[in-house]
Order: sequence, then C-alpha cells, then structure tokens
Amino acid sequence: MLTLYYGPGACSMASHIVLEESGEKYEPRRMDLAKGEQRTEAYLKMNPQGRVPLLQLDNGEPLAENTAILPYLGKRFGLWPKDGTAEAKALSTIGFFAASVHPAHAHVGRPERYTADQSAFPGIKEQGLKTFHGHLKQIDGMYAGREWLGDGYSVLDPYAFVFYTWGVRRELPMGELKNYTALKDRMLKRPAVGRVLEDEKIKV
Ligand SMILES: N[C@@H](CCC(=O)N[C@@H](CS)C(=O)NCC(=O)O)C(=O)O
Repeated sequence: MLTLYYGPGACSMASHIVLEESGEKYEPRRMDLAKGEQRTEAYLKMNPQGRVPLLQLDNGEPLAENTAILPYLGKRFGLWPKDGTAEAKALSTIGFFAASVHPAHAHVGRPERYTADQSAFPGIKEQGLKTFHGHLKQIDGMYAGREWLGDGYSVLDPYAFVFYTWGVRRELPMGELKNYTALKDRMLKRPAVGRVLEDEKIKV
C-alpha cells in the first residue's frame, strides 16, 4: 500500500487529490510543517530534503519530489500520457511548475532561504509575488480553449490547482484569470477534490 506524507495546503495536495481519486486504499500521513515535523530525524532519513510530498512505495521505499511522484502516480492510475511526445510535454509542464512556479512562491513564504539579511525580506517577498503572479498568468494562458493541460484530465491539473489555491491565499486577483478560474471550478466539481480540501482545511 502507498503512504503519502503531506502538509495541509502544501504542494503535496496534488498527490493527495490523485490518490484520493484513485480508488486505491492508501495511507495519508499528515505532517505539521509549522511544528517542523518534516525535520525530525526519522523523517529526514526518508527525505533528507525535509519536504513534503513524500510517497512511501508498496515495498516501503521512499520517493520524494513532485517531478517523480506525480508521473509515478499518473502511470499507476491512468492519468499520464502514453505517447512519447505527449509524455515529454507533460514532463516539461511539471518541470516548469516545480522549478519556476513553486520557487517563485517560496520567495514570498520563505525569504530566509534566499538571504540571511532580514532587511532584504520585504524586497524578496515583493518580487517573488510579482514573479509568481506572472507565472499564474502564464498558466491561465495554458488553459485557454482547453479543459485540461493534457489531452485529458491528468496529474498536471491537480498540480496546477495547488498554485491557484496559493494565489487565493496571497490575495492575488485570481478571478481575473478566467481560464484558470474555470479550471478551479472544474476541479471543485470532483468529489475527491472536495474531500481533500475539507481534510486540509483549505478554502478556495
Ligand atoms: N522540490 C520539492 C519541493 C517540495 C516543497 O518545497 N515542499 C514544501 C511544501 S509546499 C515543504 O515541504 N516545506 C517545508 C519546509 O520548507 O520546511 C517538490 O517539488 O517536491
């Protein structure tokens, strides 16, 4: 059985949604990130980066990083393209999300990662928010004229949905992003998404 270590409202929500929709029995392990549960010795043995998500595979081995976990879950549950070119495009999108969109947001919430000089925090946060907002606009463009980022619903869409919830959390004018907001509304119609939002206590 798979075990998911996740933090409420964190990027792990994408894997949480996929697992909840899969119909397969899995063990959800909630982590209190504010209390630093991701930095305990036992957890760091599984994921030396001290981050969620972490997926413990059927054989007990840990798998870290959204860029690996989401394709793994997608292949397991039929939410991943089979064609080589489509797969490369999906990987390109996941790379953009993990390497650009997510770190932009980290500048807002975790400025201490980028400088020890606390007087520089406001500038880092402000620029991070601008960059993050710019990426959300890009994602809005990616949804223009389509329901899902791939040929059908795939693991890319719950991942995109996570960043929408972060935009709401940062009080960005998300309603202006019409295509992205329509994606959010489509996601909210999925019963598993409702269950995950309720469990993680996230309002969107
Ligand atoms: N590159 C990692 C980043 C994961 C990550 O930064 N997770 C955040 C939550 S969104 C976390 O665990 N933060 C806890 C911390 O920084 O202490 C991935 O994409 O899986």
